[in-house]
Amino acid sequence: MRETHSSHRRAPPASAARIALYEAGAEARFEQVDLRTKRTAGGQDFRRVNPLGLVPALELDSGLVFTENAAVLQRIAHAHPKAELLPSDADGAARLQQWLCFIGTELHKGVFTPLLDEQAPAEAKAYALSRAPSRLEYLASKLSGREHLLERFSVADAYLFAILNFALVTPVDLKPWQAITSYQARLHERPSVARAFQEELPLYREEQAALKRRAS
Ligand SMILES: N[C@@H](CCC(=O)N[C@@H](CS)C(=O)NCC(=O)O)C(=O)O
Repeated sequence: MRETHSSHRRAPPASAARIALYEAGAEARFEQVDLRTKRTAGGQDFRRVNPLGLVPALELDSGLVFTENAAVLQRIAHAHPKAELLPSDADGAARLQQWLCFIGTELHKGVFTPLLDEQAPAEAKAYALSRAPSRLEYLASKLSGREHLLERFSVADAYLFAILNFALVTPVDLKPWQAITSYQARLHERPSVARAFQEELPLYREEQAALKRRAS
């Protein structure tokens, strides 16, 4: 498996796919992508992998490529059934899909992407930020009294943890929702999450330093 991710992430570390791969104990090779130039660390044009130039992308040993967090995460989970990263029953599978869609559309794209995008106009950022409280209120009500989104840790938790991290570098304030902040703290204790965070932190710091150098 080859997983591509951003070296110009404009957001703090611990990508969802990396967490899922570590959780599964999968053998994987990671390849950085500069999202500004759309070049991989190996010098390839990343648009050949994903014409939209978005990470993550997952390439299997068979050569099949998957993009979109929801698909990448579920493909990783299916490749490693022993890790039980997704439910096998119909209700559980639909519930997982519900969460992956909520995280991908309502949080990732609906709230955080415009706030992280240097090109987004101020009005778009303000609109995105105005959507945060209702989405977080809903999430907090669902997390209240539970350890994970589903009965046990799943790839939806990997995705949610990664996306909630974006609050660290955007004006989204999670503090009013204690069910969310305690969930974050709990997940941070998981070895897969802690490892992903630790390994991506130097990459993030490097990127921030490069951005500062370029700006000065
Ligand atoms: N719908 C995609 C969105 C992925 C996405 O937005 N990735 C960001 C990094 S978090 C990206 O590649 N941004 C680069 C760009 O917007 O050019 C998914 O769910 O995987």
